[in-house]
Amino acid sequence: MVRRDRIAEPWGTRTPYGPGETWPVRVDSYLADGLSAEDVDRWVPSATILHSNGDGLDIAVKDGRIVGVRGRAEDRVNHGRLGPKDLYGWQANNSPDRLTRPLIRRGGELVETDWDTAMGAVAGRCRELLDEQGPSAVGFYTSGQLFLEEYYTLGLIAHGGIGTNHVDGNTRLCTATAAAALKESFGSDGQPGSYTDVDHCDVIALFGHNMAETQSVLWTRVLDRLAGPNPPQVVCVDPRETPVARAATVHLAPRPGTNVVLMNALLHEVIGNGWVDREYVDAHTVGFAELEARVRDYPPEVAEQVCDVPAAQVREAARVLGTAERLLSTVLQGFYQSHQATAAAVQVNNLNLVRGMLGKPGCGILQMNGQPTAENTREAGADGDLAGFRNWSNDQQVADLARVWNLDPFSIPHYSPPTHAMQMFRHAEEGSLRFLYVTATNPAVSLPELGRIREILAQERLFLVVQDLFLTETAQLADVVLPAATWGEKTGTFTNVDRTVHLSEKAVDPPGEARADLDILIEFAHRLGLQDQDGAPLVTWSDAEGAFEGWKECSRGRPCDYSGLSYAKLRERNGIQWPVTEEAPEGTERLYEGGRFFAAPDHCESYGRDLVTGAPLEESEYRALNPEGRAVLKAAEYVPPHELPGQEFPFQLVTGRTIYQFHTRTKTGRAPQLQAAAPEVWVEMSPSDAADRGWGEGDLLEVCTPRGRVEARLRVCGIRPGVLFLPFHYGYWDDPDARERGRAANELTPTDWDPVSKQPIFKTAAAAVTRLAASDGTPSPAPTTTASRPVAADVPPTRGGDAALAEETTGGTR
Ligand SMILES: Nc1nc2c(c(=O)[nH]1)N[C@H]1C(S)=C(S)[C@@H](COP(=O)(O)OP(=O)(O)OC[C@H]3O[C@@H](n4cnc5c(=O)[nH]c(N)nc54)[C@H](O)[C@@H]3O)O[C@H]1N2
Ligand SMILES: Nc1nc2c(c(=O)[nH]1)N[C@H]1C(S)=C(S)[C@@H](COP(=O)(O)OP(=O)(O)OC[C@H]3O[C@@H](n4cnc5c(=O)[nH]c(N)nc54)[C@H](O)[C@@H]3O)O[C@H]1N2
Ligand SMILES: [Mo]
Repeated sequence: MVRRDRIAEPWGTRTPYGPGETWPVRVDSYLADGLSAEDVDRWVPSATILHSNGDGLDIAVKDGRIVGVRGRAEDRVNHGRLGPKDLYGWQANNSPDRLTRPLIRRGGELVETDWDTAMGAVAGRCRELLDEQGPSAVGFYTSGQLFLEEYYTLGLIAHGGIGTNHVDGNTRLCTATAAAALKESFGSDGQPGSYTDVDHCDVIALFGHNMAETQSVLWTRVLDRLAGPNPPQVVCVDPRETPVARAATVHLAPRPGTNVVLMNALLHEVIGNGWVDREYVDAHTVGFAELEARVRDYPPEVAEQVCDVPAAQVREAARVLGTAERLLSTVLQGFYQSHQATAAAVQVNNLNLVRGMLGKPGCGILQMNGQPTAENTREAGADGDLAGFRNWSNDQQVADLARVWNLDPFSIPHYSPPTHAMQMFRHAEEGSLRFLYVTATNPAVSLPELGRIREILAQERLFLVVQDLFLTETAQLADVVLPAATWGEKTGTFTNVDRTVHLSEKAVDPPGEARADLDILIEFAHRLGLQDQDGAPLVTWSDAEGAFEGWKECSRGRPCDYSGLSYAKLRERNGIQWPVTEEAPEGTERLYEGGRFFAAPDHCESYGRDLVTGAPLEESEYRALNPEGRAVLKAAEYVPPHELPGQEFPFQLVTGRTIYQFHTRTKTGRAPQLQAAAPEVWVEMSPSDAADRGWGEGDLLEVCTPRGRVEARLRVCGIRPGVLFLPFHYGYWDDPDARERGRAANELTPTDWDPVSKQPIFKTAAAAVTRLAASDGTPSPAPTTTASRPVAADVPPTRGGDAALAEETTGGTR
């Protein structure tokens, strides 16, 4: 056992391994207050909650409180490892400023009240509006951070009980494009790959994905392969010099917003050089001829011109991808949060498809999720899609859902595509949506163009319910605030990127009167008197396991089939990949083995969309295109970003993350080691841009777009010239005065989205920057261990010190 400062060393000690070998075990653990394992009363099984990786861990409980965490050696995902947010982030649960009682607005102020009054007000207003205006007055905006059971219940209430089409998650901001790209290529959502593909691949390509900082344990797996014999080659596509870029064989740093051109150029080379698996393409796909014709217009020289990446580098990357024997591709926000998000993400699917690299060890696609339970939001239908990846435009599938719910099919809205979140906020702005129930998300910091969002949420005519752990920026604008229990305080299941389902058990009681989201939602349904077509209560369960049993029936026969899974099974072996059925009782490692897809017209989740306009295809069009349910190779042409830099706003603004903070920091900002490592917003700029202006490390800058301004200290680092980066973690809950000067990146971002996935564009805006004051010698508050590593030599390195010492035990077995 060794102790490591895991703030200073986020990925911990290397345990090298070779291709096809099993990733060695390394158990990471952190206990508060110098406690040791012997002091712990109980270890309660769960998995990590502050990202999508789904690392198995046990929660340490002493005297009824959470006191630490320990990775589980036997878990298929992490083999014992944990990342910095996992090791320290749980401390937020114990924060003294947790909400412990419901709040209600009286005379303009939020005041404490009891549950009966609060729920009476919520259900009462909802019922009033249903009677007055009907279901179109009512909307639900949820999360990727609740449990499967909660989403399924919410979807049932909203779609089945209330009959509104206005249901979405913050997954719209997050992985709507992953879902859309999988639907376009494979007819249905559902992640093809497995994390064990890292063990087998000889090339791993990361497209707009800073895995080192955002799925840090998965990156540890990659680092251990890189440190072992016959390491894989790494291709990185990112305009910043991330830790991924530093580890890459080839790093392509395109102009933001030009991914489609780059992908088309890579495909141009792969197809042009004959690096195509013709047998696979002929047997299992449609659309190759069109793709081949389209990418003919995109030789590397076009990429050089549009993306500003040297043609020779594009050719080099294409050779690595084209000659790979086992190619693993991953995609995330650098592709998803841009104006041609789905079009670009689909080209990654095309790359693996034309190379025949799918459904076998080392050959996978990970259209990544971001949040711990984003997968569940999508499969349970809380993202607006119908539960069980059912196709809203297929009447048989809607009728099948109505059968499961014992409802008339006409009571489930399916007359048009589900209302996406950006449109819901537009409806609220225009006044047709008048009741908005927000669970586990903080839109007053995370949505684009915050000035506008605050105005919408603050309207008198909008009844806003916010269910959260803390009095967030959003909760402060609510009419009723409901205090929720969170991870560790309630039981439920959640599913990670590679379809691994974990059961997370209740370890401790929530503080005060806080209640599990599931219990609150069930009470809401009962108070509204929601019924099935025989007049029985619509929601038939009263606890998480009951909800899970309900979901199992709903998922039966669908791609995300949980019918062979149970809490009992997960208590025996936590971490099982869906589908789990009678035929596959131990789960399914990879989808699409042997080129079998969920794409048959009667079975698929979507008939696809036009990649440029986003218009849904008709059933007849899809039947003509893909009668046998093969994978679809969908070509795309490049369209320039809508907001291009010009004289007044000469920079391109990119926003994103750092390893130490999670989103709007409601949890990581309350964990001392994490908050200290990245305490305040900063802005990244390239050395040449800084030198041109005579600016340096730590100078105070003002970043402006047509929508707002943000003050931040300058970090000079390895970002592309012409591009600025702002982390989006910093809102106002811990510094209300910062509103005046601007601190949240989303003051600056535009109200605009990808036409297919409707995911907002957080990664391209035109911005201006001026200097307000030179540095007094204090460096920028940005971490030094990450993408924001400074070029200046004299910036003190990011350290956690004694307070961040965590244990590592290697040499164990699974
Ligand atoms: N530490 C930490 N981990 C997290 C989270 C967190 O908040 N903190 N959040 C979780 C969630 S919900 C998500 S969705 C994921 C997100 O995980 P990532 O997508 O890895 O994170 P981001 O920083 O949003 O964006 C990734 C990269 O996109 C690059 N990029 C920007 N514009 C472009 C472009 O035009 N083209 C290309 N190719 N790249 C571009 C940025 O430089 C950035 O390095 O992380 C998850 N994990
Ligand atoms: N500029 C910019 N903006 C972005 C992004 C970006 O890259 N750039 N990324 C986008 C992405 S990918 C994402 S995922 C979003 C994230 O945006 P948000 O979802 O708004 O961010 P969080 O801070 O995670 O908010 C989750 C809230 O849920 C609460 N919570 C946690 N657990 C529970 C629970 O069990 N029950 C209840 N009721 N509440 C709980 C937390 O306290 C917190 O307030 O931000 C998006 N916005
Ligand atoms: Mo996300």
